[in-house]
Order: sequence, then C-alpha cells, then structure tokens
Amino acid sequence: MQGQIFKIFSDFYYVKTEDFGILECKLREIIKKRSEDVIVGDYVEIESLTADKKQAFISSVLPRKNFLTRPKVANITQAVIVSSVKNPDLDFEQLNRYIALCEYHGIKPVLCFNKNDLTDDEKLRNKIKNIYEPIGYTVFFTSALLKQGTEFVEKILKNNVSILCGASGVGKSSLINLLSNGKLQIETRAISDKTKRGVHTTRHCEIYQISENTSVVDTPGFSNAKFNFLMPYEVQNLFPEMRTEEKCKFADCLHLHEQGCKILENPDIIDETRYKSYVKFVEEAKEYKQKVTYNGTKTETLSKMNKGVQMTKISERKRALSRRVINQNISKDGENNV
Ligand SMILES: Nc1nc2c(ncn2[C@@H]2O[C@H](COP(=O)(O)OP(=O)(O)OP(=O)(O)O)[C@@H](O)[C@H]2O)c(=O)[nH]1
Ligand SMILES: [Mg+2]
Ligand SMILES: [Zn+2]
Repeated sequence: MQGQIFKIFSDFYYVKTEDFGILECKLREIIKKRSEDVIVGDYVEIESLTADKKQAFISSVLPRKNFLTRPKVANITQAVIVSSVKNPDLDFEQLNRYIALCEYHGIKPVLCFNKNDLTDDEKLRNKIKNIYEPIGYTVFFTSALLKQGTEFVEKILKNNVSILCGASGVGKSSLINLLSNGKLQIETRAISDKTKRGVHTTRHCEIYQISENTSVVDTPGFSNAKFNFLMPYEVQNLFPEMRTEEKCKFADCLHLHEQGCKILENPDIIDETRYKSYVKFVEEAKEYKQKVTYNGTKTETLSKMNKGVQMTKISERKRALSRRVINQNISKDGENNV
C-alpha cells in the first residue's frame, strides 16, 4: 500500500492513504539504518497495518520528483515565496536568497507580497514589479487581513501542490487560513515589537488540501540560508537574467571585476539589488570552495591523542575494516539486490 506523508511529528509520520485515510506511521529499522531522509511530501510504501487500521510502518520511500532542502519538502509543483511589504519590512536580499534556493532545486517560484494594507507606497510596488516581472517571475500583492488578492492566489494555486515559504511573520499561515474559507485555523502570531521580526510560530511543515486539486504546504519561516554549498561559478546559474547570449572574455568569469565582462559592461542586464545579492552569494560560495580545496589537499597527521596517550595513527586506507562494518556492508549489498 502507498501513501503520502503530510506531516511529521518527532518519530511519527502521518500518511494519507486512499484506502484507509490517515495513518500514524513509524519508520522500519531498515530506513533508519540507511539514514535516509524521509520528508513531508514523500510518497511511501507502507506495511504491517494494525488491526484497527490506524497505524503502520513505512518500509520504503518512492523516488522523488523534486525536493527542497530548506524547508524540507518533496514532490511539489511550485513554490510561492511570501514576503511582506511592511512589518517585517521587505528585504530584497532575503527574497533573492529564496528565489535562488528554488532555482537551485529546479523549482520556479512565484512571488507573493503580503500585508499591502500596511502601506500605500506605490513606488515600492512598482519597484518590485520592475525588478522581478521582466526576468520571468509572476508577482502578486495580497492582504490576508483585508482578504485582498485572494482570487488571484486561488488561480495560481489551482491544480498545484504549492509550498509557501519565506521569513517568519510575513503571513504564510494567515494566507492559508484565509484560502481555506474558515476550515483551517492554523496558529498565527503578531511579530515582535522589539525585533520587528516574526516569532517563529509555525514549527513544522504540513500539507493542507484546500480543495480537490489544490494543496498547499505551510512551512516555518527562516532567514539564514547561506550559499556555502556550491562553487562560486555555479551561483550565476541561479540568476536567470545572467544567462545572456553575450559571452564574457574569460569563460570562467565570475562577473565581479574581470576585464571584458559583459555583465559589468551592460548594467541593464541585472538590477542593482539583484547584482548586490549575487556578489554576496558568490562570496559565500567562495568560503565553500576554500573549505573543499583545503579538505582535498589535507595531509594526514601521523599520530593522534587517545585518552591522553599519543598513538600512531593508521591511515584510513590501510586500516582494516572491523568485523561489524564488514557485516553491515554485506547486509547493505543484500538489501540493494532485493
Ligand atoms: N496587517 C496585516 N497583518 C497580517 C497580514 N497577514 C498576516 N498578518 C499578521 O502577521 C502576523 C504573522 O502572521 P503569520 O501568518 O503567523 O505569519 P507566518 O508567515 O506564518 O509566520 P511563521 O509561522 O512564524 O513563519 C499575524 O499577527 C497576522 O495576523 C496582512 O495581510 N496584513
Ligand atoms: Mg506560520
Ligand atoms: Zn563576466
């Protein structure tokens, strides 16, 4: 039997199945041993259903169509990045981070700007449109408080499994409550007076079915994702406007200060705030490059301290595998052959 995980609470995985509705499941040891990540949105194989048909075990995870690592959710059809135009104030760098994260995972985001009742700054709204629409992102404005923009949101969400992500306090859960027409009452909380930021009200990811063909995933707000997991030259792939026909003089150009750089020569290619974010992400990726380079050339030390005693260190390559590890490897091979 198969189903989809819609919520995870500590060791319990809540799976929606066609035949038995919602089941509370645990993981089979075999999955735990593989230290496989099992996440919300995963389709899973389940077995050993209890007599009351309420509990079962997850025995395997089916291949994913796609996934995001932050927040951890699989098998979505689109990402809605929610920002607020005020309280908390719009942070272009954070927004560019979420966009780039989605691009990294091959998920095209749409951009929702909420809390429009708090400002009549038309200049800001025009600025947002002028930056993001020409580079292919759908932009829409909402007010969960005044129930504005909901028809458009409904249209965007229809026939999709959409993840709502963005900083804490921007109104993700409020928007989902509104869309459910009062059916859902997900907890929401005012932002902090002191920090002017959200207070991390939502603590877990959960899929909610809004109507027959529309599902949304509410997620906890976060804001400290860093691009310290890819190489500096890969960052430009996360910025669609940088994929230009014109080629820079050097094939490995990072578009920072190189001579003959087409991006630097044509400031119209990329908006200033977007470029600033690009430079920042490249700097973060440089830290990763340094780490990789350092680890790659690291030489082994010849001795190590063990309980205060200096021991000769056996090289990883020369060290014989323990009997336990050998047995584990054999059983792993066996599993793979099944
Ligand atoms: N003025 C105004 N307030 C809003 C709007 N949408 C949400 N809020 C308020 O903003 C606060 C935060 O909303 P939440 O829905 O909890 O925000 P969230 O994005 O889910 O936050 P986390 O769960 O912490 O990630 C609540 O007090 C909401 O009532 C809006 O459109 N206008
Ligand atoms: Mg929330
Ligand atoms: Zn260049």
